[in-house]
Amino acid sequence: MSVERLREALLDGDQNRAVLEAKRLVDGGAPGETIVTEAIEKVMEQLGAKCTVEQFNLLEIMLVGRAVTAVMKGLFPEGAPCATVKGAVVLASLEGDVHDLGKNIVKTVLTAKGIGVIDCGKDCSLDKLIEAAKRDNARFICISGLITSVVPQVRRVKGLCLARGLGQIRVVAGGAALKQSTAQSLNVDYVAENAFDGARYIEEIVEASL
Ligand code: B12
Repeated sequence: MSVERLREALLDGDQNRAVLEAKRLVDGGAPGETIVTEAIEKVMEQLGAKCTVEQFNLLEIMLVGRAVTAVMKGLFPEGAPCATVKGAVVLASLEGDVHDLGKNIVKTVLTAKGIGVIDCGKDCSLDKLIEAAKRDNARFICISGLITSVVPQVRRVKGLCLARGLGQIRVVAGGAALKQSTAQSLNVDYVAENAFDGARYIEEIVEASL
């Protein structure tokens, strides 16, 4: 089954066509994971070349982003499979990082798997993130990082958690700027290849403790 037509529709920023193509794939038996990793992620990689200082077409990027969001809504209709809450996750893009398409996909995938997500949004300070984790008794902190300048902040999260008596919280990192690094170099518990990989890691830990 080819995802090529979906890729083309996404790249054109054609929301309606993208939703139709995604539906065609789902009806043909394609799993949501394939659609995210083979279409959405690949298209955004291609767009990356256009999101540089020299070449920056904001409208085009926003249209593609809108089409991605619409496809995700179609794949995981709001509230659908979220029957049980398997443990709270606090999720954010850190201060200085305004990218949130990937973060929102992570939120959708985790929610669809019955994992409760507290979304601290984008451009989130470490203080706000850790306060939310404490307040909501989170078991995981999930960080989405798209620009490399957030790496020093990521490295501080575990230490700040420990200092506030939250040493049991697992920190999961993901996103294009973080996934090339090792967990050790980022000082986190796990670096996810994609949203589904991160969800599997969280589910395994939650299920082992039930
Ligand atoms: C879309 C985009 C934008 C949009 C963001 C819209 C939005 N609402 O998110 C806009 C136009 C606003 C933007 C702005 C900028 N951008 Co930009 N942008 C991109 C682009 C093209 C795609 C990013 C994206 O959405 N990917 C798609 C998603 C689905 O992928 P993803 O985030 O990796 O997420 C998947 C997985 O990684 C995973 N995941 C993600 N996070 C997490 C977290 C956890 C816990 C888990 C488990 C999994 C997980 O789940 C997702 C699905 O599997 C990238 C190119 C690229 N190759 O990444 C550049 C890119 C990230 N941008 C870049 C830059 C430089 C900028 C700007 C500074 C440009 C400028 N000249 O002003 C600004 C401002 C950035 C800032 N201060 O934050 C650079 C970053 C370079 C770097 N390494 O630091 C990139 C790489 C482009 C490039 N080739 O240079 N950008």
